[in-house]
Amino acid sequence: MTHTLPELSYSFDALEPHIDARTMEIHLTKHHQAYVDNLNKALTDFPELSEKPLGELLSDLPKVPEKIRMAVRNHGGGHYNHSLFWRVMGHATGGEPVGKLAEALKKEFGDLAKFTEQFNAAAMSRFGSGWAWLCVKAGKLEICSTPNQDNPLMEGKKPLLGLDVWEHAYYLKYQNRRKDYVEAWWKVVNWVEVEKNLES
Ligand code: MN3
Repeated sequence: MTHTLPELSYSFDALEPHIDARTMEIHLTKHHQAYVDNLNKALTDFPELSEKPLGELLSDLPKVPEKIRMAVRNHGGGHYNHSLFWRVMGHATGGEPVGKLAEALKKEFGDLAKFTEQFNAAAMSRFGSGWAWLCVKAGKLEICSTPNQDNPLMEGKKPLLGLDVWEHAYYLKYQNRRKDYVEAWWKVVNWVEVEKNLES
């Protein structure tokens, strides 16, 4: 079994005007594809690891042979993170969290505005390239951020929602304006999928 690029459930232009079609296309077919290719290359000599769910490998990196540990961390992380990223977005979703997720967010952060404010702060203060996350650890929601293609699984947390703040995710439309990208992104968050991540 080798890892493959996931199929989007929407078209490249579905997130316009918040995320432009060209950025989506390059992001998926070039950047994400490169993570998949490099992950498969790293796993070539380790078929038993290719069989395992990627999340399992990332949750226990010390168990991955040292020779390919960094490749699995970077490219496996890249594959996992982007696969989640595509899933938690969608055309004209936006809106507000629903169901148990809405309750949990309210309990932890007070209201949606306070939650997005803290999440945006995590996204803005991530120096260089990385991700902002909503995760759950021991039943409790928290916001965190990771550098490069690291993932909350590596810290024993389960990611529910992730925002890619690498420049390649927004440079074509927003250039250096990460803040505008972060604020626009909320309009395409698919809360139904985020709640599914909480339930699973
Ligand atoms: Mn990316």
